[in-house]
Amino acid sequence: MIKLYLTPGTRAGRVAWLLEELKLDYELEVLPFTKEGLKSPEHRSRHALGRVPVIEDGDISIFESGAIIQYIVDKYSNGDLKPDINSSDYPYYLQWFHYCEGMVMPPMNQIVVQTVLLPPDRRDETVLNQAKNLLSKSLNPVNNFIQDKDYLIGDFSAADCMLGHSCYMATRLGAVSEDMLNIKKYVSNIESRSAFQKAIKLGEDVDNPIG
Ligand SMILES: N[C@@H](CCC(=O)N[C@@H](CS)C(=O)NCC(=O)O)C(=O)O
Repeated sequence: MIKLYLTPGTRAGRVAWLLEELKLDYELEVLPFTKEGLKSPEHRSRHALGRVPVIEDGDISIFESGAIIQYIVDKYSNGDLKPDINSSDYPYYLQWFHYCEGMVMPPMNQIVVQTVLLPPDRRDETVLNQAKNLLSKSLNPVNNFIQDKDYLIGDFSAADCMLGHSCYMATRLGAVSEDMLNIKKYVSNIESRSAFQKAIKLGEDVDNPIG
């Protein structure tokens, strides 16, 4: 059975969401977003940087949310949640799947650093504004692409677990501007999914400084 190491309010929610969509049994270990939770020798043995998500599946232990999502889909979805490799959707599935960590998350990370993680006296307004500007630019193509669509590819796919989750996080950070109506609708479609609702609540009872 897959074991997921999850910190609430983080990218680990993507993996929990996918596992819930696929109705797979899994074991959960919740790690708070603290030094003790993420930087313990035990967790660093799973991820040298002390980050989440990490999964274990039998003998394997892997990190990187995109790799984990791809692994679970390839191994356990019976062909669901991704287009066929020969379909015209497949390249776009890959594009949006990877656009998430490649283009959307770097400025979002910076916003979290500048608004939550750094102590107030070390925050930099210029860096924060640059990150907000870049995030908004990065979300624009997503907003355009999902016009008249409920999800990125087809009915729903693992690309939504990646990029859709980022759009949800950007919304929570207040970084989706009022005029990005398609992203707002997309995020409300995501929020209406029971698997998402369940995943996003995991670990909420644990004392966690972010989330
Ligand atoms: N690219 C990695 C990023 C992993 C990552 O940075 N995770 C954050 C939570 S969203 C984390 O564990 N942060 C802990 C820290 O910065 O100490 C992935 O997609 O898994």
